[in-house]
Amino acid sequence: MKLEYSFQRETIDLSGFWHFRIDPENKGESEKWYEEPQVSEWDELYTPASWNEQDSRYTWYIGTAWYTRAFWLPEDWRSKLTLIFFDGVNYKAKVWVNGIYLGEHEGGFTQFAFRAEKALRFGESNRIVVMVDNTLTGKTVPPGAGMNATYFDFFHYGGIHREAYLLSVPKVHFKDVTIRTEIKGKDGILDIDLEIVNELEEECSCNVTMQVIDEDEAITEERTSVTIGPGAEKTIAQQITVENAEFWGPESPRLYTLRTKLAHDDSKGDVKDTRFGIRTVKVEDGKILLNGRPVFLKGFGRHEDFPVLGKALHGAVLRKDYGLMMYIGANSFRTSHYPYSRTHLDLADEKGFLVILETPAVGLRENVERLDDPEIVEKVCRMTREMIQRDKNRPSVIMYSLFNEPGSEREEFRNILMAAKEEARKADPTRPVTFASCRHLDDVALDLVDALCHNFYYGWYSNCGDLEAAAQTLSETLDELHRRFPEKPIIITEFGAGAIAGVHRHPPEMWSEEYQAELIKTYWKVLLSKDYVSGGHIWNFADFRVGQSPRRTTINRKGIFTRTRDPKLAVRVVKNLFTNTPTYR
Ligand code: ADA
Repeated sequence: MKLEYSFQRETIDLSGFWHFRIDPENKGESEKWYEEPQVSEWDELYTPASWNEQDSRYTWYIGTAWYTRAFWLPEDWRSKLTLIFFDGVNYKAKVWVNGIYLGEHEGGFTQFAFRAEKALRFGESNRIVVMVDNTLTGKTVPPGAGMNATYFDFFHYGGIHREAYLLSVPKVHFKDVTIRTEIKGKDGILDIDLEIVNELEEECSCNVTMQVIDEDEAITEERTSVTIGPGAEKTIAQQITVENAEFWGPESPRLYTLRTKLAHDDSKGDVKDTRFGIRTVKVEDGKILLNGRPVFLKGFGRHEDFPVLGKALHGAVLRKDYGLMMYIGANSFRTSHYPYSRTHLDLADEKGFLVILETPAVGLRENVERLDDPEIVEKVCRMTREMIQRDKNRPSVIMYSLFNEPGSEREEFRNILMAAKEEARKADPTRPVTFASCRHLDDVALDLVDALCHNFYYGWYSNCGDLEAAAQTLSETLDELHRRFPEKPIIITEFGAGAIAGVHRHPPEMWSEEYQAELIKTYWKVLLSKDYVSGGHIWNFADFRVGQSPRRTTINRKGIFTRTRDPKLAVRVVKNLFTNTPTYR
């Protein structure tokens, strides 16, 4: 399978150096910095990347900051529609082009776009200005009170973290494509929804072609036609059978492409490629079934975090990370604690990783007054919807995690969980939902999810230094959870120990590489001894930056790789454990 896939619509990538200026007094908007910024007085920073590690003056900066750059727009874009996309800006963004306000977005890890024709100058230079605000409050998602007072355990970077680009689409175009797959004997059944928009001033009769492309060749073709009124939208539902299909799975991550084409009298029409894999995921009788077979998830909780880049994992780092995960025999990870970038998940589709896709709803616990505060509920639901909208066609995504370690011992948590779950089901009824619990036997919401995910730190935050006691507590807790919910598979979504690379102790002691390796070995033995456990994710793949606190030594050391991806002693141990644990069991 070839790695690349085509992107037929014209784009202009805005990656590169942007002018940058912090605005600690919050005066940029009233002084209209978006109109004609005096960029010679501004700094320059690279995007996509965080502002924090590009210059030490910005390391601890929290608040408002401004970015701007110029870009040239071709004359022939005038006859089409232009959208400006942002794949991730942390945390709030307001966007102007040529001094004209386009809109705003809240949430650092989901994609957003604005229509821009009203502000653009075609065949000329244009200026984009983005105001970014990463202020944390009790009602941001995730919440917090400052750089060293986050209610979550990772560094609160700011900036334009992911790609920004302009996209040109015809006036009649595919707004969205959804592909759901089923398996019938040797065949793949595709249920396809095509949303088409007509922005012409007259009715449009279009011919629509759908091709399934395999290795550059069309293996099926369906045609239909549709008439859409001016300014209206229509959805076409179509079923396509792929005979003798190869199914997607970790051992053979087979990908196909759906090429949709739209033709009508007035323009060249639209073409859109959507990649997919044919596979099913279900939770049944206490197992996670992939294509009908029970799977066991071996892998990690991870972070998008790297020196200098901050929250932007560039392609070379991603290539390195996937190489290491594959070397070690992992088949799965959770996007802890926010949806990862498009490129990040493209590689999961290509390399056959089973992904638990998590929303940014982390830290909603003791410091938050009411978990079901309508403002928080609205944000969590919107981010859930935005996340699923972007990633719903990915074969790698097998489950949605709606929260990490929420205050799920509080009755009111049920309200926000039910709202988020309803949102997820509406956006995608096919995938199981879960959340990562740290309340275990005190959790009041486990009945509401399809699979139980639990983060355990026996042997670290409790049973300190005592792996025998840790194993026993773990085993008893798991058995009790299973007794209460025998029909739900259990995944251990976090377990681990901090290890400072280079610290060695015999007998093993907390913070030493030996202790980390021993703890992982101890947990793995317990997990494998329980039939009802469907996976284990080590916390964490690599060390990652956090705020300053007496509990952390500048970074969180629970990685089995260092922050720059050098192996600790546990790597050999984990490689052995993972490669000897089959994916199907
Ligand atoms: C929590 C949390 C993680 C992580 C871990 C730790 O369980 O889910 O974000 O940082 O604690 O290392 O303490």
